[in-house]
Amino acid sequence: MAKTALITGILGQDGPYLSKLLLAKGYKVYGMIRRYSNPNFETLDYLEITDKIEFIEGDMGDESSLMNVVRTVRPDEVYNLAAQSFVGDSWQMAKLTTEVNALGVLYLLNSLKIFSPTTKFYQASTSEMFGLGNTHGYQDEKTSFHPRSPYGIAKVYAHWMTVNFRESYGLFTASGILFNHESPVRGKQFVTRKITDGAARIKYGLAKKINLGNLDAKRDWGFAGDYAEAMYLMLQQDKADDYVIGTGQNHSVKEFVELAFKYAEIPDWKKYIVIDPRFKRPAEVYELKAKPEKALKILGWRPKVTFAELVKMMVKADMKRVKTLLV
Ligand code: NAP
Ligand code: G4F
Repeated sequence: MAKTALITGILGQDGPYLSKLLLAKGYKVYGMIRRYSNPNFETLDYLEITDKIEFIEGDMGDESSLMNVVRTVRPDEVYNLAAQSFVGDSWQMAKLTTEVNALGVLYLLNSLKIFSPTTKFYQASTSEMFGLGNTHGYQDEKTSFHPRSPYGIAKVYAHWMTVNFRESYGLFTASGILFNHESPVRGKQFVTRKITDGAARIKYGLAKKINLGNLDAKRDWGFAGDYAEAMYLMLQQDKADDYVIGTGQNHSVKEFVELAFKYAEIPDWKKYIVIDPRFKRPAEVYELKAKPEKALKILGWRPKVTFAELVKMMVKADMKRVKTLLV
């Protein structure tokens, strides 16, 4: 019989890539969405899989809705990708971010414990949990957490709750500590897509500049499609565990801008970038760089898309999309 997977946050960036992978492996995929009355299928449509998903309504802020979803589906695997995932908003929306990203995970774990204790659970943890924490300039599973945003703090709670349900009740709960991963369906509030969309608009005369914050911040950027594979692999192990997933290399926001403008064939990128204090954060995470040795060794996972290929892929997709707006 086909395996079943429930994905929360299926309408975001990662949900579609993970769904595509699971569908190709023969899974039946259930996608939890907040409002069936007005869903935005743009990211699933981009990967041409919308009609292959069975949707079910639920909200991470509402425990009874999660109980209902779990009791109805009783999937083999749950991938919890739902979150208020934009770090920049999390200071203004600290309570909502905590309710969804921290308490929501507790509700979901409780629902599994009561209605489907043999389900394997994946929690979308993040390198933001490390914040200022590092081990000789990189982060791995042993690095201490020093989160710098309400988002990071809520994710630390969810991470430890995931570990605790494993240790307390023997549930199969894995926490994937993923570094930044991007794609052509990345939300436009995140810096990479803001840059590639902005560069494409400048190229076709639809915009004159891009307002950005801290150009010196460094991130370990990979491709979302590669990271979906790591999520899947974590739930195929005999034993639940936690894994750092990243490329092991980092680049600054400035480097991303330079490369994006190069691929968009716009000379002199400096003419188009405005430093805008509104996009600087009250507390910045200056530098993240993964050491994903454990994942490489135990999961056999490898990132396939390089930084340059990622920037090129995103610029190309945005150029194609923006061009259609001209007619
Ligand atoms: P995303 O594009 O922001 O998608 C998040 C999804 O969560 C959205 O579809 C959103 O639904 C849903 N959601 C938000 N609040 C909800 C609620 N109260 N109830 C149910 N669903 C809710 O995020 P992503 O980039 O795909 O990332 C997936 C997960 O990985 C997130 O948990 C994120 O924090 C984590 N993560 C991401 C990265 C990265 O670099 N992308 C790195 C590490 C960890 P709507 O469509 O209805 O708004
Ligand atoms: O693209 P960002 O908003 O991503 P951030 O904050 O690193 O968070 C993303 O990755 C996390 C994993 O590490 C995820 F957990 C999280 O859900 C999300 O997917 O910002 C990246 C960097 C920051 O240092 C920010 O200060 O870019 C800097 N930046 C500079 N100018 C900007 C801007 N970020 C945004 N969003 N917009 C700007 O104009």
